Amino acid sequence: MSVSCGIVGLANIGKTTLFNALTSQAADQGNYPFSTVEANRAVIEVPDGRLATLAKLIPTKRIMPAVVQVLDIAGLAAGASQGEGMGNKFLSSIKETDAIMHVVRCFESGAVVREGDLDPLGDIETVELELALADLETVTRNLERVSKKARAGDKEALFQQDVFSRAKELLEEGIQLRTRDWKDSERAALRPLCLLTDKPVLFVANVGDDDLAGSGELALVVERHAEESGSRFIALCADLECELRRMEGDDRELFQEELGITELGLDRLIRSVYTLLGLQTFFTAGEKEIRAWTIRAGDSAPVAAGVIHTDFEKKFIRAEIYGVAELVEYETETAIKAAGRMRTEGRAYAMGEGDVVHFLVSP
Ligand SMILES: Nc1nc2c(ncn2[C@@H]2O[C@H](COP(=O)(O)OP(=O)(O)OP(=O)(O)O)[C@@H](O)[C@H]2O)c(=O)[nH]1
Ligand SMILES: [Mg+2]
Repeated sequence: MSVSCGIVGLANIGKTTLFNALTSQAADQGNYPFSTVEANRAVIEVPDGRLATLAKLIPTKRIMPAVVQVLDIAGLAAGASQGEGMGNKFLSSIKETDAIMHVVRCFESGAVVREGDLDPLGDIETVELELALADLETVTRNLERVSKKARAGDKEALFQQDVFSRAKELLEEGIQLRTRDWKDSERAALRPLCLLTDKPVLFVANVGDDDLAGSGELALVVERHAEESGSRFIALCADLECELRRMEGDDRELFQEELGITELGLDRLIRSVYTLLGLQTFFTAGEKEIRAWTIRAGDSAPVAAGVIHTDFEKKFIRAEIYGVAELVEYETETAIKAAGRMRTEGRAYAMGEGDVVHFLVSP
């Protein structure tokens, strides 16, 4: 399955810097607001040390990590829905994404333009209000559409009308729809509208290099807000991450050591996105390729097979499964089998994190 994330935030707070750090691209960053006009898109490889471990023991032609698509768009401004700054039309380019990374400025810098003092919570509220207003336009338009049918007595339209009206009332107050409990049927009615405030959010506090641990007061404000709204949180210094990404292996390690950074922010960030979306990984490993695949946590073996090839879900017979640790212990698949550690699983099997799988399918 493909996974995508849109980056949102006010103008000039480090969104493109983060995008560049994630993708090792060189999209234009500027120390002035609204330097991004056209959206930047990139497919990033999900870092996973287990791939290299597998490749050490199973000779293969290529290694294929799982990927996540990332979209970096223009910055929002207070009043964007009324046309302030770049307006809000560009938000439509992230309607189809699975999750939102909401970047919040927590770094001091005289060189980077900003009106007024740093105010993470105020900034978050401004962005969330603009997202709600963008959704309000969508919901209002759709409410008009279903109301005609509802008047004619169409049952489905009546239900949609009820759900959309309630969503509209919440959005008018700037409430993020994801923070409300919706029944499954209501969620299903809202889903085709691709509402921004209904998507899971990862808050990214872009901290200064004086608070790399993200334990300063500014980052804590963001963390608290994330907790209160049932979202996830991560702190990183986008500027520094960008620099680190551009360094060669050895230099990078030295620099990281000096700074006391044990793991790149990118790795932590991607892991947070997986947790946020309830995703997990399984591997296929053979002489042609070793590959990481993404599925939802709890997916059954046939569903996982269907990610490789749609037909495989129906044609699934059984799966032969072992873990990376077992390969490390026994060194070959033949030895794993000989030790009786290769498991055979049927249609009902719920995939485990990090399973290495051979699917047997009917021709
Ligand atoms: N000191 C410091 N500066 C940063 C950091 N992250 C970004 N910047 C600087 O902030 C400025 C704006 O960064 P961008 O990444 O272009 O910001 P943006 O949010 O994409 O801005 P728009 O596209 O204009 O909305 C640049 O000069 C960056 O170098 C950081 O962590 N620390
Ligand atoms: Mg930008």
